[in-house]
Amino acid sequence: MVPTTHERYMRRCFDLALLGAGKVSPNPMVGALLEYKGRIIGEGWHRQFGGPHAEVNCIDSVREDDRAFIPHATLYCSLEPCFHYGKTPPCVDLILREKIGNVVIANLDPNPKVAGQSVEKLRAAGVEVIVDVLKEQGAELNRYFFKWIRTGRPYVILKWAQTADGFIGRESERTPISGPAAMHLVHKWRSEVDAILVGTKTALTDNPRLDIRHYFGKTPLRAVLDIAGKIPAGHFLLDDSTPTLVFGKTRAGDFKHTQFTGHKSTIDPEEIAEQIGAKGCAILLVEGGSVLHEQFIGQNAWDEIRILTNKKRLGTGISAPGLPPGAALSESMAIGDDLVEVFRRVTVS
Ligand code: AOF
Ligand code: ZN
Repeated sequence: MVPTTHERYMRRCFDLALLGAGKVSPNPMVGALLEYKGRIIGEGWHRQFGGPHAEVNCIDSVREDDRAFIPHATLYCSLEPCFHYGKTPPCVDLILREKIGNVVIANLDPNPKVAGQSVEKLRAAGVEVIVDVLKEQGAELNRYFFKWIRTGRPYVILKWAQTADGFIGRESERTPISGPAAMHLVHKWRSEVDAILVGTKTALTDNPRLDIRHYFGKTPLRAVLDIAGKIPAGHFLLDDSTPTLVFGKTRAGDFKHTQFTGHKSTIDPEEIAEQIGAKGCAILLVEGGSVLHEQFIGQNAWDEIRILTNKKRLGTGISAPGLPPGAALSESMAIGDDLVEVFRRVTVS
């Protein structure tokens, strides 16, 4: 179907919003543009968590010669402008101050501090507002934020690397599986999430750092299960080098960035997700091992699964988890000797 004019400009807003990927979470990715007589006179996006919102950057981008057109232009926003004082002042007031007469929005902001109030305020002031333009695509773009703000739980991505014959490693031994290019991709994924979780056995056998040394950007919160306090003090996850959340008893020592939840008995995926969500994390990457993955799968506490399958074979070892029903392939690409597959949860409504 041929997109309408509103849809074409909204797609551009989505492209702009995506420029903030990996930099704004747990905030949503938002893009905005000002169109006057078929010409885009301003564009902006939310570039950095805590920084100016898309609408502010969009209005700031308008050239001096075009400023007089702002009140006659149409403002396209991928998300309803904010209503509240957060880290920045309300965008809705900026729109009213600039006397913009027409606003087109993809999604209402599910944040209870906004939730339709800005649309109401704009309409009450006489602004023409159209909502729900490409709303499915907008909700897809911000699926992380939407899940977190609605449920308090992060969007959960399970990731594992396996051999062609379906093993994730040898018993009790760190087993490199993915090739170097795929490792870069994994570190890019890490830079795009807010938290990474591993189970005790993975922490013990792999001694992971859970950092992004093969990429750049922000280091996510590290989270690890250690109910029985088995992880040796010298392991990277207990080096206090970066914010770390340990699901387990408090350890003696001078920790500044490491927090212990105090758990003395088992903890299930829902509770883990809740605690990580409460730390302001909207996207959680679960890197294994297979017991932890199977728990998340068993409780249906996952949203996406990313599998890297290398050409090598092990013959024996720890079996990869099975793909749960409802996992639909959404992306697939070959990187060196690895096949990367992304599965999404299909929600049957
Ligand atoms: C907008 N435009 O570009 C974004 C919005 O703490 P703050 O001030 O950054 O506010 C964060 C909240 O504002 C966030 O939870 C979401 O409801 C909304 N995000 N709103 O008008 C934007 N990023
Ligand atoms: Zn705003």
